[in-house]
Amino acid sequence: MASRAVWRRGASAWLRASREPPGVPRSRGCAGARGSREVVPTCERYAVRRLPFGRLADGDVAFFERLMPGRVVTGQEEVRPFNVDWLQSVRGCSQLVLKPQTTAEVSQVLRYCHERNLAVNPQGGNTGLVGGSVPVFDEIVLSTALMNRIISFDRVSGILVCQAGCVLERLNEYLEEQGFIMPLDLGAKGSCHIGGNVATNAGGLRLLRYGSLRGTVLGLEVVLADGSALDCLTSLRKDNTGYDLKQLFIGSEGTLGVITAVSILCPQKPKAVNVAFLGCQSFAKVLETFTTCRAMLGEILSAFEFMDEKCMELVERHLKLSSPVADSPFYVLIETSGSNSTHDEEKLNNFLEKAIASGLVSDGTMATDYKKIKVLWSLRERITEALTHEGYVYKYDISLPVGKLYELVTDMRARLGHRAKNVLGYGHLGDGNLHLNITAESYSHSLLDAIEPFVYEWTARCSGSISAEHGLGFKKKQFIQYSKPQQAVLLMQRFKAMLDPKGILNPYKVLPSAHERSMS
Ligand code: FAD
Ligand code: 2HG
Ligand code: ZN
Repeated sequence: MASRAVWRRGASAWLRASREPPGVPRSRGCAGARGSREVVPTCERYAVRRLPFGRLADGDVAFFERLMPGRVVTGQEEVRPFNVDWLQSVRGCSQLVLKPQTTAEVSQVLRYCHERNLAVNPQGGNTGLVGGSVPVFDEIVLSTALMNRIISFDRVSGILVCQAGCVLERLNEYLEEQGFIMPLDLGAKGSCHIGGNVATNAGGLRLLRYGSLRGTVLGLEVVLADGSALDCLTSLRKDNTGYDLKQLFIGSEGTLGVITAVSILCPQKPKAVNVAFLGCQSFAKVLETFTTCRAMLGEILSAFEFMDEKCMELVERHLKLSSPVADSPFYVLIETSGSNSTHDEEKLNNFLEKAIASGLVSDGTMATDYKKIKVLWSLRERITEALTHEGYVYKYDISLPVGKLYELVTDMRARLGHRAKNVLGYGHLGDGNLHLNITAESYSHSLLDAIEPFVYEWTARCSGSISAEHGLGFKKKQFIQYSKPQQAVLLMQRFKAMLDPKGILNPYKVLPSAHERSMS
């Protein structure tokens, strides 16, 4: 049944919708989101010294050509997209991209690079948001683009085994045909690879329901820096034999090994999905809506996302989407997923009636059919894309006690005043994860200095995390101490030295180095 209703403030009963949400095409080709502005090389903008790695020679390229004929990219124009990140905020100067198809090829590449002391940057869909996915200098890009084979799927257990370069959305489509879904979903699904998702421990829009990849990933195959392959690709729900080594590689952002295959537990595709999109007049009401929603929807709640009015304004202006709910300082997207549509709709309706009657929600709309659900989701999922139209984006991905989530946005807005074009907040409220974004016409070092380390100090004071889901990559590695004690960082450095003694895997990322950010 495709029901849809809009509530107006003060209305005691459902009013039928007068405005249909537009039929917006879903943005999945991430590269299409941006123009083609010139990107300042990372080593010019930040004071980074090249570490003493080997330099690529003709003989090296010849070796790789023999190893994987036709899958070695050297042309400047062809290499360019692999050097620049999705945000167009960092740029390396690699001259070589390798596209292996098998784990054996990845092993041979790394064994060779290890011997020759050549640095390597593993890359999936290049949708990372912290500058981790592209080289800083001339690191060789090891792309998983051609490692896109599904190895097996067990319909009884729901366990999928696939190569690391499978695109998340393709995997989800494959699973949907068999009545399952991937346990994670994110706005970059059309481009990001499952290996990249695991390497960043991506969170996304379904974490509230299905948990983190640290729980759903059951096994990994990884090639270490010296080329040796570690086969921990088990498909077991339970395995307590010794240390859980795969956890070391989940979230390691390409610094400890190259993930070549993933075994992952996938949930059943829910039979009934509903989405409500609501307006709230204050953040306090957003919080109370969340509490009420959790209490009343219980096990069928699958997402609780929020965004402020600035997000909505930019999505409407730049992407020509139109919101079915207007004039609210905050918006909330609630998704339910369950197995009985009558039961789920009744529960959601009861919740919405209560939320309206008690004044928590001032306006809202609900969708139960697939197309309208997609349209409502795009208002939330495409904020990141809309922001890129505003100029340079300073991105912060913060975990905080949920009650404090929006205070940081308000404080930052007051601190920056007119120096910033926009200071806005949205995110996975149900996970206590704020996406604080600040935009300006162009990059400015003085604006960056006004934001950092203020934003990290603020977060640390609340015992939050400076990276809830995007990782540290290149941009945040110098700030790890705001979220981890020194002993933990030292232990991480020892793991790194043990697994990659020459430091050839994704250098200049994740762990702090002696150098500091400089002026540009
Ligand atoms: P890349 O960007 O290519 O790489 C990311 C990091 O992983 C790099 O450090 C790279 O070296 C390493 N890496 C990649 N592949 C491998 C491998 N096989 N082995 C070892 N290391 C590897 N993130 C979230 O967590 N939640 C979201 O909701 C979310 N939404 C997004 C929406 C948009 C529009 C965009 C552009 C990004 C979003 N992201 C989100 C960030 C990003 O998409 C994720 O971090 C994603 O998991 C990265 O996957 P990727 O294949 O693009 O990896
Ligand atoms: C999201 O939740 C992503 O949409 C991206 O994690 C967040 O762009 C951002 O700040
Ligand atoms: Zn997110």
